[in-house]
Amino acid sequence: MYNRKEWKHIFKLDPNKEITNEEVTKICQSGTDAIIVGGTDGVTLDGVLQLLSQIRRFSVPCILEVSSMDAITPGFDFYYIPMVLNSQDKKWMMDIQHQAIKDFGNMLNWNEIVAEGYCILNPEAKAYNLANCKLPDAGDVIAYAQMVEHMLHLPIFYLEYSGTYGDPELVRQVKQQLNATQLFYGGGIKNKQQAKEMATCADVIVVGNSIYENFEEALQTVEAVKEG
Ligand code: 1GP
Repeated sequence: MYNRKEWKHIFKLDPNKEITNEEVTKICQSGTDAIIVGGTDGVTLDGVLQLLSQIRRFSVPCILEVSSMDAITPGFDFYYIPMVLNSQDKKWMMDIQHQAIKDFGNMLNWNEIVAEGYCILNPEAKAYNLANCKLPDAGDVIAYAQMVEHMLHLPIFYLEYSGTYGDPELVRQVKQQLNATQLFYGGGIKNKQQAKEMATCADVIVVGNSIYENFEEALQTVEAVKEG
């Protein structure tokens, strides 16, 4: 139905943050390729359903990035499952996903389930601390990318700098390792120029926080990516 391989720009909406109906409408009509609903804390079923009902009035693909088993609902096009590669606890890489599949595997439509190999690179990010991550150096990141592409065969490698703008050179180097695996970059993109720069390094850029900080500038990141 959707060709995820062609996507270049995604907005990520946090169910734990305030957004007006009018803003959601503008996001959905912005030309972005998809919308991810996801966050690290305070993700409730009510919050997820509220966003889903607002987004579903439009034809843009809608993804739930699963962070809490209590906030999963049918109705999304895809369910993205983070596996945190640089967590020091196996729980965040494998065990909570395993438990979820044990509980719900027989109800899942596997075509909607997409695993993301997450590498979290901002030590200040909530997710970094929650998942007890270890900061990888450039060599570690490259090796994670190679594992994801050649050993784990995951569809997505997600370089997550959430809250801060990352290192374009490292993103570029990671991209060189990936072919079948799609490279997502997320973190600190606030304006057209940053969107353009990271879009030349990664396959897909994800814009989150700036929606809640400077809405008009965040909207313009779509145009920046589409301009090429
Ligand atoms: C967060 O990667 C996304 O999961 C986007 O990051 O919120 O910093 O834009 P920002």
